Amino acid sequence: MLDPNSPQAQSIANLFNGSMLLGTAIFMLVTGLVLYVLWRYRSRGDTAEPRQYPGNRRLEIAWTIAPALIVAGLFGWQLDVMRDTAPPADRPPDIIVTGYSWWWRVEYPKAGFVTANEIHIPVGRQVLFQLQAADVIHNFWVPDLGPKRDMIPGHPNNTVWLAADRPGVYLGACSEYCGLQHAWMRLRVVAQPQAEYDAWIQQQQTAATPADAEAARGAEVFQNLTCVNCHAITGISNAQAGPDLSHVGGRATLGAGIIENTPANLSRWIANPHDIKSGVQMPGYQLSEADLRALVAYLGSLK
Ligand code: HEC
Ligand SMILES: [Cu+2]
Repeated sequence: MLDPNSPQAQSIANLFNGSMLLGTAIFMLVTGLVLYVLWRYRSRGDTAEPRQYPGNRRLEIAWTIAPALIVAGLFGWQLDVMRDTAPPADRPPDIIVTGYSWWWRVEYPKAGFVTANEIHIPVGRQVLFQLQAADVIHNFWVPDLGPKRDMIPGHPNNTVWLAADRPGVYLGACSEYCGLQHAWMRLRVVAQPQAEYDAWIQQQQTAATPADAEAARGAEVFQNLTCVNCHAITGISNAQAGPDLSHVGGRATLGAGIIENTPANLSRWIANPHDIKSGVQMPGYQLSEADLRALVAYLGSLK
């Protein structure tokens, strides 16, 4: 069920599996004893009251101490796991993630850029995240890589670290109910070998430019519409109410994981995002076919 891919995820999985096994063993023992007693002392047709046992001090002491020892053991184990997963306190964060309804703002403070919904990390390194929320409580969870942590408005100091032992794409999700589209507040963590990761960082730091004439016209369409009131694109606008689109063409999905990032889906999204993600905090746009095509070409070219 769990597929841990970092030392701390492994530590959490061990605790989970261990307590599960222990719980199952105790359940079987108790159920087995109940069934045995039912059978052993079943009525044999005589109506006389069975013999009554008023108490047994030795048994009672045993079944008080045994569970206390088990609970104390689990407590110690839990403390160990908490130590394994504790974030380093003396380090500035590598990545700041802010939960919005219903998407993730992702900032790389050292490299100096912002992206959304897709986080890249280098393989085998402990990456420190600072977690916060813009509107309501969200919860950041990438099960294969680390523990879950609340993102609380007004408390920008929650931290967590993730690490991935192997390259790959790890899925995460908001794990604190936050409204209508909570289930579609997904997150992708792309773990890459260092060289690939460095290339990605460099790409994000460089402003993407329209690929051709059609895309260049799309940039004008974008600037003339209200998109610029909500979306940032390096060199064009700075708004923060929606996901940063500076490199949206390089992301795998749109709408925090709800659809694949293809030109057809991008057109559908701009025309009527509510059709795809009901209640989403972006209006639909009735554009001419030519304008829509240019806009989609532009956004798609922002790699
Ligand atoms: C009122 C603010 C607002 C306006 C105006 C707006 N958007 Fe959005 N947009 C959002 C929000 C919020 C989201 C995130 C929705 C979600 O995933 O829940 C979004 C998501 C998107 C996405 C998906 C990004 C991703 O990485 O998932 C694209 C593309 C997009 N908008 C393009 C546009 C374009 C093009 C325009 C103008 C024609 C526009 N938006 C106008 C708020 C806005
Ligand atoms: Cu949420």
